[in-house]
Amino acid sequence: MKNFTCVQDLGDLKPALDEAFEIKKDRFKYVELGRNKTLMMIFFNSSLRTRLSTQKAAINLGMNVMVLDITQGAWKLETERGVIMDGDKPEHLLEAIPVMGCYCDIIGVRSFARFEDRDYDYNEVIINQFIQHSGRSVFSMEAATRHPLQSFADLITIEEYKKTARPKVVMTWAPHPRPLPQAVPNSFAEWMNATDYDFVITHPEGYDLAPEFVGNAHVEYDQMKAFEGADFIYAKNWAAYSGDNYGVVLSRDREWTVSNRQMAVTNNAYFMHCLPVRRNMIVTDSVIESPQSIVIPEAANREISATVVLKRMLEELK
Ligand code: AN0
Ligand code: CP
Repeated sequence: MKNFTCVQDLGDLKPALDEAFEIKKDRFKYVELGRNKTLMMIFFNSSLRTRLSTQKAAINLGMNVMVLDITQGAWKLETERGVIMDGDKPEHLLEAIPVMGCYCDIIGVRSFARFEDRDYDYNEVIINQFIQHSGRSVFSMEAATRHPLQSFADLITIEEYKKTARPKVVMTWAPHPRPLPQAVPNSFAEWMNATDYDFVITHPEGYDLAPEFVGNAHVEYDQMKAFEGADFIYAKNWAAYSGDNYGVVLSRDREWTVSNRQMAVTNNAYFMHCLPVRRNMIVTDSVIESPQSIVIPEAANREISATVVLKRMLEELK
C-alpha cells in the first residue's frame, strides 16, 4: 500500500481485520520492519489520540518518529498557488512539502476541512499536494473528508464486540456548540457500507451527508425510531454539508443528546464515539460511564489500526 486515505486503499477488509487481530496478540511481531525508517507526522490541527496512537504504532514497528505541529514553531505556510506572497506567510507549501519529504520515508498528515469552500475541502487539496509533491508514502491522520485510521479502529472494535454476524449499527448526529467537519461521519459511513452490517444514519433534517458517503445506508430522521433494536450506537456531531449551509451549525437541539431515554429502546447497544467528546452535549455522563460504553477500547484500537497501516506501507517500501 503506497498511500492510505480511504477504505479502498486497504483492499479486502477480511485480511486487514485478520492482520489487526494478529498484531493485537503480539504488537511487536514486526519490530524489525521499520528499522532505520522514519515516520514524519504533520499536524495542521490539534490531536491527542492520533498523535499518540500513531507514534506508538511506529514504535511497535521499530521506526523513528518526527512530529511537527505546523502552526506552532514552523513558518506560516501559504497554500494557494499564484499568490503574491507579500503578507504574513514566509513559506509556500509547495517548497515545504518536498523539503519535509527529504527527511523521512512515510508522512502522516492531519488537515481538517476549513469550511471556506466546499469544493476545496472535498477535493482534498492539502493531502493530495502531499501525495503529489513529497515523493513519499502518505497517509491521512484525518483529512478534509475522511478519517480512515479512526474508521478502521471502529470496525475492529465492532468486530470484537458484536454478538451477531450482521449487527445493527446506528450512526447518530448529536449537538455541539461549534461547527465540526464531516470527516468522521463520512468515513465511518464509507467503512460501514463496505461491510454487510445493517447500517442506519440518523440526523435532523438539513444534516444530510454527501451522497457518495451515504451510499446505500438507510437514513432515518426520527432518532428514536433509528435506535430501535440497535446493537451499536455511534454518536458524532457534524456541521451541515448541503449547499449554502456548508459548515453551518443548524441545530443545537439537546433532544438529540444520547441519553438513557434513547439507549432504552436499543438491543442493549454498545455506545461508541471517536473522542474527544463533549459530555452532556453529545452524550450524557450516565451513558458514557455505563458498562455499555466502549469508547476507551475503541480509542485503544487506534494503535492497532495504525500499526496495520504503517506495516503495509513499510512492506511496500522494501
Ligand atoms: C474533530 C472532528 O470532529 O473532526 C476531530 C475528531 C477526531 N473534533 C473536534 O474538532 C472536536
Ligand atoms: N479520535 C481522534 O482522532 O482523536 P484526536 O483528534 O485526539 O487525534
